[in-house]
Amino acid sequence: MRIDIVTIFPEFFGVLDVSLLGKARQSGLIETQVHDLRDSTHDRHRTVDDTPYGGGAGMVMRPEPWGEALDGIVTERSTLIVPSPAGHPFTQATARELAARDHLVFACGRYEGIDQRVVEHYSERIEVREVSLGDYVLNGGEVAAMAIIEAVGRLVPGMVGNPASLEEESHEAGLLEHPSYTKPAVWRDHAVPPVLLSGNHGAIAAWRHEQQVARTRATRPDLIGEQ
Ligand code: 6GU
Repeated sequence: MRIDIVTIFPEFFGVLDVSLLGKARQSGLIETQVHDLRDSTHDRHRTVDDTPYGGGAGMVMRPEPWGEALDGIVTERSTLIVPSPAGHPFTQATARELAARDHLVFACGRYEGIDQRVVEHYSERIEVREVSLGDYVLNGGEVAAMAIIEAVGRLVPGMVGNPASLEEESHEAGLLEHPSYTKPAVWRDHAVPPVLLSGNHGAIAAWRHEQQVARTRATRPDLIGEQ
């Protein structure tokens, strides 16, 4: 998979070099390139924003630098991802869909967002996804793009050491994951649930499923239609 990121803060993406994703990049499984939007400006001040038509607070990113930058990156096989608090909710299902694409391009907006004609224009040429991480506001799309890249990157075939661990985790079954324990069997007077030491695999599976349902009901009743 190839990932291109356009931003006015390229230095945000230095963390791509570490951890799981760094390994995927070294192995060539995922190739990333970060582009400075200001390289697609032509005025002395490298201006990327302007005041909003219709008035209002804040600044809006002008469409021309975005058009120039994206035209040099996208092909008909690209998916353009625009992180925005006004986007569709990003879920594990979205991550799975995006993990099957061969080219993701992230347009990281700052200020009050990007002139909407950028999304309109590229929607006529390629797949465009405006996505939101949740109901809160970040200053720009950079941190959101990093989260999306991590969620998608670990689902790219060949990425995780133990593929079974992907199926067992939170959200893959529509339920949160069960709690996990390791050695020692007793720590500060807290014992590991005895069933996990029983060797009875059927009982362990049943207990874990009960824990998943109880946990989901307690912290995310919306996931099982209980609100
Ligand atoms: Cl994707 N972008 C921004 N700027 N803020 C957000 C968000 C995305 N998701 C939640 N808040």
